[in-house]
Amino acid sequence: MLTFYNEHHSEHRGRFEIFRGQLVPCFEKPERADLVLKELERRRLGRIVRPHGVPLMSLERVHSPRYLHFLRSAWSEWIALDPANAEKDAFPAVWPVRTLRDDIEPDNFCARLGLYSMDSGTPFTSGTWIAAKTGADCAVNAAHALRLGERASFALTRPPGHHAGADFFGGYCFLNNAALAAQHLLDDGARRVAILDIDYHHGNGTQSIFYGRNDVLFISIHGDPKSEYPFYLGHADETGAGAGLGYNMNLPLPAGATVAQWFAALETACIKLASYAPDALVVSLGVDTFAGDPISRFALQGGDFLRIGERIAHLKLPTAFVFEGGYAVAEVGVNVVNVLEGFETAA
Ligand code: OKP
Ligand code: ZN
Repeated sequence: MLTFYNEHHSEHRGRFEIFRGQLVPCFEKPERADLVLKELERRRLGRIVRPHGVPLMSLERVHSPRYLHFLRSAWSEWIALDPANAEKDAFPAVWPVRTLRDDIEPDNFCARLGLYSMDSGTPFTSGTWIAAKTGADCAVNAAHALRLGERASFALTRPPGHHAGADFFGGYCFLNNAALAAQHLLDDGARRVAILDIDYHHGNGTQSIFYGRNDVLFISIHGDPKSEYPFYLGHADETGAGAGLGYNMNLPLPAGATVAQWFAALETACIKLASYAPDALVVSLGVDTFAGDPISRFALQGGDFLRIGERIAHLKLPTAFVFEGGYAVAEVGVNVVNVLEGFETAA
């Protein structure tokens, strides 16, 4: 397993998020990636390298130029409003909901912060752009490693990516790392790619990016959006549109679903993946399906993550794992590395 890691991730360090009407410390914090790195090193699961920086043009394959421009300039515009803002994170507070126009970009920074976001739980900080960009570098490098003949690679990135759409951030995500990895595989010669998203939360950003396309099959197992974030996408009847019809599969499970239910969904996903026969697989690897996760409600135990890796290895596909969620900090390293080790053992 070849891992791509960039220490700049730690510059994205949100202070607080709004949770049930209160400011609470961010669940998505630098320690998450640090602890995965430590466990990877401890268990000697292969080389860990720093990625090459990819050109912004690679990001434009997935994200709109004006959204990327916004992300790059947001922090300096935030502190231009008031120098004291340097000590505060930026939070959106207004959105162009139904009946309001989203086709005209306002000059007002707070209005643009809302235009380019989907929730108020995702603080924008001084280091957000550098962390997101170097995280995307990891993902594209991990995809490229497959093209160079690696059987498997791991992008050890944060912030996560699967909620970010072509032109919006949210759900702790800014750049869609898994989508960028899949698009890079296609741009480098793959004909068909699949993305398997096993994070607890539905990967609404990834789904929306590829919804009308048949060159990327997207499959997600997640908490039912009727009760779980991101609420407004991830239902079973979302199967793709136009040329993409049949290339999107959602497997929502009720919050509180059993381990057996979860693995039955994984089996359904794997059968579909095998019939699609992609040239490569990208796995959005969230471990917030763990029983002890503070913001999620599935029941997986540490050992179950070994079985996930084994099952994915049996697909016999070149596979790039991309780190997403997982907020039980004490166990996040073991749970992530269990998936990777399960894969390596069975590969
Ligand atoms: C990101 B990833 C807790 C409420 C939920 C958004 C959750 C984003 C999860 N404050 N806020 O999919 O793990
Ligand atoms: Zn998640």
